[in-house]
Amino acid sequence: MDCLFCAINNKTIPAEIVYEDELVTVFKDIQPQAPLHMLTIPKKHISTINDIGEEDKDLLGHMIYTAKTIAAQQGYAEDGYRLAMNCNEQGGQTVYHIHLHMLAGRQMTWPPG
Ligand code: IU
Repeated sequence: MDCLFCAINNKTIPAEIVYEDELVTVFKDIQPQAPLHMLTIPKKHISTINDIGEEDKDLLGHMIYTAKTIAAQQGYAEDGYRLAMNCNEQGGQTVYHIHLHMLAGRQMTWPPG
């Protein structure tokens, strides 16, 4: 399968990885939309949120837990940050391997564009 984020997981293409364990990789987004913009991705290939199965519920919890831990480590817990996932075209998804955006370091607005 030709998946960019699987290639980042496998380290066949480079990324600025800040954390990884047996379930997830966290790396810096190449086009940051905030002073801190990281993506948490599962090691398992899941194309979209629609493809998340019952068996993946713990994995999704681990993704959120990992992102919040890194946000805290980076000093953003108190000021706050945004976690976001986009699904399919109208959701703004461009890479079809699920990823949790973590944006921090500026005031977020609502609704997002
Ligand atoms: P989206 O939710 O699918 O739109 O987010 C994809 C993100 O992946 C987006 O923020 C890109 O800047 C980011 N990205 C990346 O970090 N490295 C890459 O090689 C590519 C996209 I292509």
